[in-house]
Amino acid sequence: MDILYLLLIISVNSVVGKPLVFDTPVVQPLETFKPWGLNLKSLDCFACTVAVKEVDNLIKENATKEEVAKLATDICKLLKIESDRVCDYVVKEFVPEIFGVAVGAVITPDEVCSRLLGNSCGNPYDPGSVWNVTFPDVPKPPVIPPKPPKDGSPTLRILHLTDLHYDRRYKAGSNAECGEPLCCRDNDGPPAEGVAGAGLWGDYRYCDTPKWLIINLLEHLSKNEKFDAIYLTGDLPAHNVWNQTREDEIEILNEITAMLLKYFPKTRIFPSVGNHESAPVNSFPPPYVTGKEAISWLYDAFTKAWIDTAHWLPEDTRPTIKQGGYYATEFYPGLLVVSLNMNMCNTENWWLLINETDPAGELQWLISTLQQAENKNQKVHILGHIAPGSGDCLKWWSWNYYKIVNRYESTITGQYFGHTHIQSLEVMYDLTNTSRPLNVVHMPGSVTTYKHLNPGYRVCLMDGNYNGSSWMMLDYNNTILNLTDANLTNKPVWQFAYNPKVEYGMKNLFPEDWNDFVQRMKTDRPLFDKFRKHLYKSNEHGSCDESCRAGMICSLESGRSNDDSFCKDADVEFYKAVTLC
Ligand SMILES: *[C@@H]1O[C@H](CO)[C@@H](O)[C@H](O)[C@H]1NC(C)=O
Ligand SMILES: *[C@@H]1O[C@H](CO)[C@@H](O)[C@H](O)[C@H]1NC(C)=O
Ligand SMILES: *[C@@H]1O[C@H](CO)[C@@H](O)[C@H](O)[C@H]1NC(C)=O
Ligand SMILES: *[C@@H]1O[C@H](CO)[C@@H](O)[C@H](O)[C@H]1NC(C)=O
Ligand SMILES: *[C@@H]1O[C@H](CO)[C@@H](O)[C@H](O)[C@H]1NC(C)=O
Ligand SMILES: *[C@@H]1O[C@H](CO)[C@@H](O)[C@H](O)[C@H]1NC(C)=O
Ligand SMILES: *[C@@H]1O[C@H](CO)[C@@H](O)[C@H](O)[C@H]1NC(C)=O
Ligand SMILES: *[C@@H]1O[C@H](CO)[C@@H](O)[C@H](O)[C@H]1NC(C)=O
Ligand SMILES: CC(=O)N[C@H]1CO[C@H](CO)[C@@H](O)[C@@H]1O
Ligand SMILES: [Zn+2]
Ligand SMILES: [Zn+2]
Repeated sequence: MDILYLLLIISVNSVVGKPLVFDTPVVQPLETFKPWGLNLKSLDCFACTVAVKEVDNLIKENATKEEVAKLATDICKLLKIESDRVCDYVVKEFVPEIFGVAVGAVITPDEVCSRLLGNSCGNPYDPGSVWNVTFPDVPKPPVIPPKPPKDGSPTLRILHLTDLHYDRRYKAGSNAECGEPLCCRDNDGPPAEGVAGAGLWGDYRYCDTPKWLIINLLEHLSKNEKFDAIYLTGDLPAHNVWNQTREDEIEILNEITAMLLKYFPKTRIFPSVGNHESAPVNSFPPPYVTGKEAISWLYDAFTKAWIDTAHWLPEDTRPTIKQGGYYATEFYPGLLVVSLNMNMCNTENWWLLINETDPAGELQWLISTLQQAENKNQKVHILGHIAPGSGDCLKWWSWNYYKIVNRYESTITGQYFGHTHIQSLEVMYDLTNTSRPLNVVHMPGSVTTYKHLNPGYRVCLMDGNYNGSSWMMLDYNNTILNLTDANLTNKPVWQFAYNPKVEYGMKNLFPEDWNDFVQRMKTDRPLFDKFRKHLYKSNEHGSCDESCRAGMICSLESGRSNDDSFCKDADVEFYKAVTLC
């Protein structure tokens, strides 16, 4: 067993082979994680440690990239991890990154394995990787609970779009069960006899979004709706992660930017960086990686598209985008939009093995940005891709982020994320009184069907823009496309899915209301079932027993990764009655 092999399958598998986050509790994501049927849990720590040492030696002995690549390709084919053609490509795609990391990483094989297999494997994490942000010496202002605005106050409509995963090579009628990470493509051949081919408007199987569906969506939105802004929270490219070049990623960025400009020429769009924006996927070297592997090729493309071409962002966002793919910019005088690059906490961004202390200085920058906003009495919306409480976000980054939200709870009035593709949320609590909710992370569900989902989007109603507006989210509607119906009738209809106040009986959409909703789902199974239906955007999704339900509810209460204390300690009775999977 070889660490390269592990890194490879995990990298490729980053999104594709993983069970949807909500089917398993966030508690121990890696333990339940099955790359194509291989269960990491069955990997012995000892084997892992030996393997990592071997690769380490191989590299110290000056093995060439080609030698390492050959080994990895052979293993990939031998173990039938993927089809032969995907093995050939995937290794080419990932080897430079893994090589670079292996050379630069200072963490020990033990630590690599505990990182891959969880703390139960060998030595817990490198104590050096526990790091703390520092806060300015300014006391936290008193917390004033939010209240609804006066009737008739002005409101804003904001479209939240995420995870488009546009596949330029989607082909209707092609093989949708190709056994590779992405199917329904023009080189997948015809479907097997008796098996339905890829649907015209998309497909529930391992397939991404055809161009004509994106155009249909943008036409529908621009004709029927008016928005004050669009929050676009990442993952534009498709899941063909074994065969993507830097040029491919830049072309997708530019093509989608052009489509958005065509349909929304006057609308302000605030983008953030997903884990799929780079090639290879998840590879976001921090500024300490220089030379050929540096990420400037991508960050330059962002500034070109977002600042120079589309004028969505002003010139002064350029330095931080170039530094780390993040920025802050004023939307209205009272509202700042902060867009984070969550790849700085992405567990599958292997570059962070070299040094995961506040990569690109992002969190320390966030603190100073929030402090300045607090001083000016501005409010802040935070946008990002991977939610901070997700098992995909590194523990100490996530824990530091949670502290930041605690300190600046009155300044941060909304958090908008993506990545899960399902619709979900994370309630964040007061660290000194863990039963007091103080903020919420919202994930509206993806545009892509990948996988077993209907396409969808969310329109949020916000308090603003007027003097003294809270900038809180007051309401939202979710819309879906019934894909079965679209394919049957050959006519896509974007249909109203639900409104949370009506569907979940919520009075407001403040943190306290979301916490109340989560608590009610513990005793109200029909309410939970409604939530779960919308989570999958109304597509069928099998059954969910009591421990599945507990796991899902636990993840709603866990806004901090690798930590189930907010659910378990807060409600011993409920979680005692069921086993968390
Ligand atoms: C590897 O290369 C370095 C620098 O070129 C050299 O000093 C070292 O002796 C080489 N090691 C082996 C095992 O060949
Ligand atoms: C890789 O991408 C190139 C360019 O799009 C294409 O010609 C080739 O068929 C792809 N190969 C595989 C194995 O997907
Ligand atoms: C970080 O903070 C925690 C608690 O405040 C403390 O126990 C720990 O020693 C700190 N770690 C570092 C590396 O400063
Ligand atoms: C890791 O990065 C941090 C922040 O940039 C820096 O202070 C620290 O010295 C680095 N650690 C190592 C081992 O290079
Ligand atoms: C903790 O928060 C809850 C919910 O807001 C509140 O009812 C309770 O009084 C708080 N406890 C303390 C000790 O402040
Ligand atoms: C906003 O309201 C504050 C006090 O409520 C007042 O001091 C300020 O002048 C107002 N600003 C504007 C632009 O109306
Ligand atoms: C949600 O839909 C209802 C019914 O069509 C409409 O009245 C309401 O304005 C919509 N709300 C938002 C935030 O779009
Ligand atoms: C989607 O459309 C199909 C076919 O028209 C229908 O059977 C199904 O009930 C619809 N699902 C939803 C959630 O509307
Ligand atoms: C995902 C999906 O619903 N695919 C269907 C789309 O419609 C065509 C034609 O009716 C079917 O063959 C697909 O199975
Ligand atoms: Zn995605
Ligand atoms: Zn993602």
